[in-house]
Amino acid sequence: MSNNKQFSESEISDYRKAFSQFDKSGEGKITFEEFIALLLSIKDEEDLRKAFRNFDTDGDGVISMEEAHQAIESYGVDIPKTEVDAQFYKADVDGDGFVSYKEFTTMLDGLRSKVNK
Ligand SMILES: [Ca+2]
Ligand SMILES: [Ca+2]
Repeated sequence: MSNNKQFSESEISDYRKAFSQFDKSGEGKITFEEFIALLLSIKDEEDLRKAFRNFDTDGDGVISMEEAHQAIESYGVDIPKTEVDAQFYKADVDGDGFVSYKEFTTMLDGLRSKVNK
């Protein structure tokens, strides 16, 4: 149980609750900006790893393009698929077609510095 990569039901519902707070329009959709703001609000390293593993549904340690689309969809993020592709390519710094945890945190750091400007 300790190595279980999947989120428990209660963890998922916690995340859903957190996301619904960002759903200002109340349509069950959040904008990409709201989604990023939520990710940036995660300060704890362990929570960040959990968020990453939530994207990495097959548990191979990296996020594929398909997993990124699935995660965005399951959170109800209102963003065009082409925009997800663009963000993914931006995040995939070494261009191997996958976003590693390091690339994930690098992307968030980049976004954080933009937001704080
Ligand atoms: Ca994966
Ligand atoms: Ca990569």
